[in-house]
This record gives sequence, C-alpha cells and structure tokens, in this order.
Amino acid sequence: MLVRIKRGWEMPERLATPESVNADRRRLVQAMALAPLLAAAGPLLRPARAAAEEADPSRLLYPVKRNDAFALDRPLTDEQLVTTYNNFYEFGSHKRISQIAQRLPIRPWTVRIDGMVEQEREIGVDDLLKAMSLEERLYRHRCVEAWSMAVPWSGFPLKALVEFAQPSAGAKYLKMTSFQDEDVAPGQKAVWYPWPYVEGLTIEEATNELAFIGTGLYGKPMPKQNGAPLRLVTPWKYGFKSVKSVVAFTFTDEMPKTFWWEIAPDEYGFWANVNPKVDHPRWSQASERPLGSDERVPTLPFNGYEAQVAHLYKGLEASEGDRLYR
Ligand SMILES: Nc1nc2c(c(=O)[nH]1)N[C@H]1C(S)=C(S)[C@@H](COP(=O)(O)O)O[C@H]1N2
Ligand SMILES: [Mo]
Repeated sequence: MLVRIKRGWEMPERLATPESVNADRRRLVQAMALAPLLAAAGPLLRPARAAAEEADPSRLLYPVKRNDAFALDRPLTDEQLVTTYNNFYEFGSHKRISQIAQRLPIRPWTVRIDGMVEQEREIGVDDLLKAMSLEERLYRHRCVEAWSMAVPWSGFPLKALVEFAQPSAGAKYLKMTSFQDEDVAPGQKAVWYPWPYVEGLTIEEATNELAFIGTGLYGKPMPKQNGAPLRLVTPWKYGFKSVKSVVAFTFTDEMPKTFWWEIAPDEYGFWANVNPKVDHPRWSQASERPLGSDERVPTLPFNGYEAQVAHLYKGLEASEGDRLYR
C-alpha cells in the first residue's frame, strides 16, 4: 500500500519500489548522521528496552500448545523477516515500522465489547487472556500486495470471544476497531486516512473455526509491530482484514465501513477473500512472493482454506460477484 499526497491506495511492491527507495535513502542519510550518537548511547538504551520487554505480563503464558489440526504445506517464514517487514499504517505507510512501533503502550490495555450484546463491558487484556484457552496454529498469510508468509500464531478462536460477548440475536456483523493515538502513532497525523483502522466480519465468518485472535507469535507474546496485544487473523482473506491492536469489538446489524474500503472501495472491499482468478484492478493476484524468497508461487483459492470456508459464500456469489474477492 502506498500513499501519494491526499490519497492512499495500495500498489504491488514492484511498482511501489521507486518511492520507498527514496524514503529509505532519506532514512539512511539520517541514520548515518545519527550512527555515532547511537553507538555511544547503546549501553544506555539497552536496559530500557529490556525493561519494556519484561513489562509484558503475558510473557509467562508462552509458548502454548500447538493445535496440529492447522498444518502447513510450506516452511515457516523466518521470524526476523516477519517482525521487521510489516504493514501498520498507524506508524507509517512503508514496511520498516518495527522500531517506531515500540512506542505503542500495551499495558494497561482495555478491550471494549459493545453494541448488540447481552451486556456491554470492558475487560483488561490480561483478564481476557485468562478467560480464553490459548493454542498455537500455523497459518498462511496473503497480503493483497502479493507477498505472503507462513507463521505460528498463538491465541484463541474468535468464536470463543463471540460466545464470551453474548451477542443478541439481531447482530449480523462484528466490527473490530484499532487504537487511536496520534501522539504515539505518527501515521495517524495523516488526516486523509479514515482513522481509526476498522475491520469487520459477518457473525458466520467470525465464528468459523479458522477465525483467530492472535496474541503471540513464534511462541512469544505478540510483537508490537505485529499488532500487540491482540489482532485478528483471517488466513483465507487478504491481510488487510487482519486488524492489529484491537481496542473494541462491536456487534451490529450494519455492514461496517472498513478502513481500506473507505479509501478505495473498488479495490479493497468488505469480503476480500483470496482468489487467484480475480485480479486487483491494477495487478494480478494469480501468484505471490513468499517473504525471504525471490520465486513466486501460485496463489490458492481462499489462500488454501477452501474446504473450511467456501460454504460461507455460496449464496452470495450471484449478488456479490467479484466483490467477494477484493
Ligand atoms: N491497525 C492496522 N492493522 C493492520 C494494518 C494496518 O495498517 N493497521 N495492515 C494490514 C495489512 S495490509 C497486513 S498485510 C497485515 C500485516 O501484518 P504483519 O505486519 O503482522 O505481517 O496487517 C493488517 N492489519
Ligand atoms: Mo496487506
């Protein structure tokens, strides 16, 4: 995804390269200027970082037991890549946000459960973690920009949170909202984006066995750049559905207006199911580049999860058509 002045939209990495190269060059020049200072400050900075890591009270919960029902057809992506190549527009519209994302305070972290529920409530993330049974799952992830990864998430089924929330019978959608704090996240000063980042699922999708709330990665608490302390994981959909650092789960009978849909409704819709046969208006979705590889591999229908989720969309093909796949 790439921003030009007053307008945001996504591009394949290939086309985005010229601008990100310029931005990287600027950062490189800045980094070179700062290098001697940083080297001197290194010993001072390190204890602060260690203290921040120790401050995550969930660290003792990990690693959690792997659920072997969710296996992979490909090797896991290198952890170093997964934690340094990120999309998190709150911290910048490029991939190298892992350092600046460390600014995000993740404790205390309160999650609001509201809208069409038995009773609206707020719960601290550590109490929520205690109420849920954590497991590890190996999932594929396919970004709409045509790069992909395969990672071990820790967390709990979204279905368990829906049951915990006790939605009323009329609720049709679950809307998920990310944090908003422009003092922490400089990207949120870009007023042409419809902050906060919002995503949504139908209740049927949210209670499908694949829908997952990620709270950890590679047997450790979720890194901030990957969406600490909790983020959605919907592996059969394009990655932009998997909203990070969620602060509110809202049950509603209206289809939520999602972040990328508001920016470019013809390119990034509500459904966003992976389909190699339906191209993005500006590039092919037939193949993808696994992070860490130079070779492209074919993209699979529903990102390889057709058996688990295709039935969710059977009745919708006639009315929604290609909108199911972008
Ligand atoms: N709040 C928020 N969530 C987000 C995004 C974002 O910019 N902000 N980017 C999305 C996109 S496009 C992708 S591909 C994944 C990337 O997740 P990762 O950095 O853990 O690989 O996060 C998704 N969730
Ligand atoms: Mo993405």
